[in-house]
Amino acid sequence: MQDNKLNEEVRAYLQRTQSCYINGAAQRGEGAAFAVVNPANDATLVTLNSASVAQADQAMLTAKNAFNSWQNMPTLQRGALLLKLADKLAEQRETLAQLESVCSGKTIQLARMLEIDQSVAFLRYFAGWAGKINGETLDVSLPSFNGEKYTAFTRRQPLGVVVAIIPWNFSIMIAVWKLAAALVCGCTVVVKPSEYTPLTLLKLAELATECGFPAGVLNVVNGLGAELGPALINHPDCAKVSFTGSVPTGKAVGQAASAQGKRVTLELGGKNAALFLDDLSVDEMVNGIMEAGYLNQGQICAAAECFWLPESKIDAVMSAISQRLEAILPGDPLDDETQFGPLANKAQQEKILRLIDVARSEGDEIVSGGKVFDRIGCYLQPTAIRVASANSTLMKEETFGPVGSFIAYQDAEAALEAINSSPFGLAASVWSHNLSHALRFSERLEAGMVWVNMHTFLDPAVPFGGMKGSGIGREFGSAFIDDYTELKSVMVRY
Ligand code: TXE
Repeated sequence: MQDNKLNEEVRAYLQRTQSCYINGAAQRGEGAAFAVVNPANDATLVTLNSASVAQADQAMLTAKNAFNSWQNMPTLQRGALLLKLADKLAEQRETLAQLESVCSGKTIQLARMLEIDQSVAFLRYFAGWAGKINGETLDVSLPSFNGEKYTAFTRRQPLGVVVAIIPWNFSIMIAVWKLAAALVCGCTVVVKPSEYTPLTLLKLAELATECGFPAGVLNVVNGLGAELGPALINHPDCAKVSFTGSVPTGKAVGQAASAQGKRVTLELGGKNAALFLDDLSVDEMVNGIMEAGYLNQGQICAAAECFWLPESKIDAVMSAISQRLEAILPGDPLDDETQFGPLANKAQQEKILRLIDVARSEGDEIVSGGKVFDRIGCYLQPTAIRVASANSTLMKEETFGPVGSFIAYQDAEAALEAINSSPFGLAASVWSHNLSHALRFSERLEAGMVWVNMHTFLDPAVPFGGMKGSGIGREFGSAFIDDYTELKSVMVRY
């Protein structure tokens, strides 16, 4: 029934049999079959074949072959191609957003605004770095015995072939973060999207060819991560791995890459906290919690899952948040007015339900939600849980869903210490009208990204990445230059 809401191009795209894009052409996978399921109605959208290991090798070889001419292309020309791709994505906004929405359950509004519009913004931002990735001239102090002089300079050279491994929660946007940065530096790319959301990246690669990207510069292989991931990472031509996803998979990826001396960036999850100082009103706290925890059904790696509230206000906040959550109605993600869609897949739904059961068994109070919605698809009620203590599992384990854990504090300093005792540190926020207080807390919160009076917003100019167990490296801003280039020093006697 959803078919009527899809445009013709998307319907045609769902008839496809190719799952890979290698050397400028779509290919059928030669590995095992896998189904792409619409989480809004459990219907199979398309069955594809995974890329075989031989196809993964072919993609790597192709990227390697394309590297030389791509790195030698005048830099501004590379930037111009990224700008063209940005325009193309903007032109194809509706098609890409629909395709993403049916695969991931993301509401069409979010798919348009975050997946596509943000991808366009990131592409334009990185295109703007073309011609600005510089080295330095250095002052050399070597002694001169016969009048000889010395100078030295550094240059930034692209690493080579980058393997980008992408999760299902923002399959276009996260891929664009990585590929735009890598491409502008002169690297070529092999992208491995999540098996849950394989289609939009294929479409993007096709659009890149239409824009004039040379064959082999951007390749996509789809299929099961456990097989394709190691094949790509262990490939001798893989110079760097950029991974976003879960902590256990990220650890395995990090170990495999480092064991071979390959560069690796890991953007993993964690258990992000939001700390509300007691000068805020109940309404302000509730608005902040809704922004921080429930967008995209909570499936955002930077979203907050632990909410620290002053003891004097927690009862009122819990009662108001319950009302807000209970008023949320689930809907078909393709409908413009839908604010709350399904979770992205069955495994995700089962995992969160299991964690909610754990919360019940540990004596946490399910204040709101906690069950599936009575409708077909991977829907789950937005949930608020008042935990029994900071030791509850729900204060430690990422649900990656619309499940907030709420806890009262008496002393904000003690709350800060408890937040910092987490082994993770991707993101955190502190909320207060007293900027002096809030900024002091921001200095001490152990997270790679700290927001003050906001949460979840990302900007291409602001580096993003985790501390502690939440990852290695930073994306965005100028930080990406370290990610995708080698710093070479050249020393000269004259
Ligand atoms: O993630 P994985 P999954 C969390 C979330 C979710 C759980 C599992 O809690 O419930 O992870 O999701 C590829 N070598 N997050 O299974 O396994 C895989 O094919 C190399 C949080 O989707 O991390 C996919 O392309 N790659 C998170 C990518 O890794 C491998 C976002 C991510 O998959 C591989 C997503 C291997 N051995 C899920 N195995 C966040 N915080 O951003 C799998 N992959």
